[in-house]
Amino acid sequence: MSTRAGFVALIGEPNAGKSTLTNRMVGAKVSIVTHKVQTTRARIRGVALEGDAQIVFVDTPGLFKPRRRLDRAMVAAAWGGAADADITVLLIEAHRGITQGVKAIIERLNEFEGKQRVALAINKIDRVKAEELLALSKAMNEAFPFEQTFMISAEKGHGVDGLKEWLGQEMPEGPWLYPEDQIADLPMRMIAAEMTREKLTLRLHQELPYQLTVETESWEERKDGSARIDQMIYVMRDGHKGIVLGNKGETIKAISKAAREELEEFLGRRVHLFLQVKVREKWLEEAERYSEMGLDFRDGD
Ligand SMILES: Nc1nc2c(ncn2[C@@H]2O[C@H](COP(=O)(O)OP(=O)(O)OP(=O)(O)O)[C@@H](O)[C@H]2O)c(=O)[nH]1
Ligand SMILES: [Mg+2]
Repeated sequence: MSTRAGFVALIGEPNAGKSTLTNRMVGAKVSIVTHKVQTTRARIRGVALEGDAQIVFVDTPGLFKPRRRLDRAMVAAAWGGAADADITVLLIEAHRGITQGVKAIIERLNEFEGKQRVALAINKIDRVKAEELLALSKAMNEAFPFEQTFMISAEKGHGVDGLKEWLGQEMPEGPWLYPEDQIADLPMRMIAAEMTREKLTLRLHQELPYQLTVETESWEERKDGSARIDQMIYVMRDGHKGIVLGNKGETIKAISKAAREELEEFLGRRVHLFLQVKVREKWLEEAERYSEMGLDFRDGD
């Protein structure tokens, strides 16, 4: 039997639903999702099967106008994902239409000059009326020669099977790239850190999440089958530390519980999770923090 395998990069503005779609395609949560922008910071690979095809979805950080070093490294990682992929899927939000950000992405896509296969996925169709969708699809296809256009709701699942089927069909012939049962290729300690960052982002003040990062410092397998995981949360100011800890440590306790429960479900066993918070004013300028996130520090130059 001939098999197929390849990479599909999902790109788009922050919050377009790239991680939601990745998780739906994989059938498990491999990439964190929040209602806030700039959730995903590095390229996250999730592996899906479609008939005889293995599709490796590359979830990328949102594309926006970068200002800070971390922004620049994130945006570089996203475009790098598109350049390496067999097919790139641009996700846009149905209810927001052709924003300035989408226009800027199309401009950059034009620089690929037909060397890259690009499809369009209009996401969040659950938020608009059918007439609006058709007009948007038409306008987008006038702006760029997309190979195909899909209308989907990554969250509700509408249209997602059609997209997956097409992608499976279009993957190049070749052996599978990952073992059949592998769904992600991020190291477990990074997935664990991401889960904690998701819970922090969901719970904390608007501005804070960008200014923190989570690292798994140690992972100890215990004889009883459980794991002890120690993580460090780096924040930039004393005040932030107070916010993360909360009154009498309430906030961090709740975050730790939520992250632990999700980790236990993911791993299928008991977890003892220990979180610490450290103030590190300059973590956004430290090369080691970037490599821990899976980003290239120099891309931020
Ligand atoms: N209504 C609706 N909401 C959606 C849909 N898909 C995703 N969302 C929501 O949109 C928000 C952003 O989703 P993410 O998957 O984190 O978006 P992203 O593109 O990965 O965002 P970044 O990582 O910040 O670039 C979340 O609140 C999702 O629940 C959809 O089809 N319909
Ligand atoms: Mg994301």
